[in-house]
Amino acid sequence: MKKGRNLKLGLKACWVAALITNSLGAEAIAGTVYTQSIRETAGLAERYELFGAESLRSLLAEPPQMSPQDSYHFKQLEMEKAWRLTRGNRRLKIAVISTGANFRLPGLIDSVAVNSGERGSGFESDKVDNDLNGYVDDVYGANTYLRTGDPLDGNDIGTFEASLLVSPAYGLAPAVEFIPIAVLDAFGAGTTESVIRGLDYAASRGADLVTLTVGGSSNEGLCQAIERVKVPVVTVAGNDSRNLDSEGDAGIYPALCGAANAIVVTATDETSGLSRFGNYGVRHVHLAAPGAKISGLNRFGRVVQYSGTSVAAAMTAAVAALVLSARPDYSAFELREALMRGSDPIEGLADKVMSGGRLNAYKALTVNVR
Ligand SMILES: [Ca+2]
Ligand SMILES: [Ca+2]
Repeated sequence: MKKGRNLKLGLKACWVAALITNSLGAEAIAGTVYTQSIRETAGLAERYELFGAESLRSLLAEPPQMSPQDSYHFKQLEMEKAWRLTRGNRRLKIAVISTGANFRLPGLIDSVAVNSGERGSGFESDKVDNDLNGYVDDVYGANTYLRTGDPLDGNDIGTFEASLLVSPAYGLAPAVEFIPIAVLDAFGAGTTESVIRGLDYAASRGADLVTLTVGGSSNEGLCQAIERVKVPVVTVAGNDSRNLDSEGDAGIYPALCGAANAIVVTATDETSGLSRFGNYGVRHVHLAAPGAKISGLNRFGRVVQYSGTSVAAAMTAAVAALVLSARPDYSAFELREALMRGSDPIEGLADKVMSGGRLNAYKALTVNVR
């Protein structure tokens, strides 16, 4: 964990430098960029951190120019064949629980789910919680860390995850809708309570599927909140190259909750084996998915490339959304079985993940689990 934390501190330092010019000491800028003062107040509670950005290399260098269809993950997942079966449908809503998302980007605005309880008759901006769900004017999503109805992303990772789900250029399930939920601040830090509130908010919005890309220490309340959501929750193994099976309560939660509806994902890279950062464990990590050097959108709509188990989890959630679009009758257990049995066996994963395999969209859609 120490190694991971150091890495994250490095990232945070970069973000502080980037944000200082915008912050001017105010608590929030335009509802999107949260300053250090808010981050410090979070230090009092138990912390949950993001497992997403492995490096900021892409923000410093030229953005990758490769079309997503040429990327290795597209081929490994057999997306072309999968898309002949389905691209998802509008009835399906995925809650993206992370740092929020800039849903106003051209690639996302058409795919954000609207909360009908806050729409019409001026409800959108009347500063009243019209649907009594605890969030004022949450027309699109919420920030459960700041307890506002504004889910805009001050980090990038949440927007990136949403782009891997639904954006026309980078999304694997472009026909489904998403609910942006910020449970972490701009630095990728939040509290157990903000994460639990995010899960409850996803349930209140009728999410069919949840992606939860956070990790922290053991917490019974968090594990219970995952089970309370009932729908499948795709979550991360984490980025510290650790064996989660050998860590007990000292390991990463919610990956170690063992919730019946959780799908725990680690990351592979272009050469097929476990990525050099992905955590593993045949008892707790269900499968692996491509999660190294993947292109998507940051919160400014720029193309960036990220590595991390959050990236692999977003990819798995997208494929899960395709499967649920085709098989809305699947239980959370059956969906997980489809993803696992429909994975490609990879030698290097045999003693690393429960399925021994890497996500395959076409096989997950066609495998028989009944
Ligand atoms: Ca509301
Ligand atoms: Ca309102």
